[in-house]
Amino acid sequence: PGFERPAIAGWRVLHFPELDSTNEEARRRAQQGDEGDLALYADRQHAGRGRRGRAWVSGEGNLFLSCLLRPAVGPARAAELSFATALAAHDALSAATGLGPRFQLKWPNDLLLDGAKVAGILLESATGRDGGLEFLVIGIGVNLAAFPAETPYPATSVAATLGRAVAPLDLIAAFLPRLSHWITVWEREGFAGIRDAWAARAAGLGERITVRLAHETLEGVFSGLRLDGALDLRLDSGAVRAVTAGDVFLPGT
Ligand code: BT5
Repeated sequence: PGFERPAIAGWRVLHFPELDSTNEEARRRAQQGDEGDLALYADRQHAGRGRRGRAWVSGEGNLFLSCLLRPAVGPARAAELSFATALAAHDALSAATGLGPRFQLKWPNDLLLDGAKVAGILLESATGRDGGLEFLVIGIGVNLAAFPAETPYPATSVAATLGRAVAPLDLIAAFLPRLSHWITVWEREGFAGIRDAWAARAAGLGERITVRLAHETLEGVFSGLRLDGALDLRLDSGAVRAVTAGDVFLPGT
């Protein structure tokens, strides 16, 4: 059932000892009619997921958090909120660890610590019959204590870098007010209001990167971020390609 905790920055907070996936639980709550502004987290997660059916390795002591929202926007704009989420996570991790500039954002949805993946964000949504957004689930996993040994790019944890673990609830308390803040900026100013802040914390901007898409791999310079969140890749031919979904490999990884 989950245990109710004191609300944080207007978010109702639910705690679970164990779940399959916090994103899945948030989806169940949405389907049961929960009105949103709900944040739920679990101590253990045994079926954590990443993008495109990939698994999220959910080590003991890490953060598994999902937020259920019912934003009044179309589905096309929901993805912009993954950038607001990444900004909030970056600010919260900086505040909770004092390691500010060593955290970077990796397009579209990763957080890096000293260049290694320390957190991932997964947005899932459902569209109503009218084509509008019925609900949005923002999931975030942070390697506070443990990280997997085998990943396609380097991974790390906060504990491995800081020498001590941060408690999940402390990070949640730092994160939720910042998430509310960046969502408010986004509601007021649109993606333009968060793009520069995202770019200022970005890894690989202006550098040569490799982008793996479903059916091809591209190389070029990460030249900017479009107003819909797409990554601009300047190819060697001089043409600029807008990438809306893919995996980025930075130099040296
Ligand atoms: C992500 O996917 O990075 C989004 C991960 C979101 C996880 C949270 S936890 C709370 C909530 N509930 C859920 O069920 N999910 C969310 P993606 O970009 O597809 O990255 C997944 C890939 O990263 C995997 O295929 C692995 O290669 C690698 N990976 C898996 N676990 C990892 C970990 N703990 N740390 C670093 N890399 C990992």
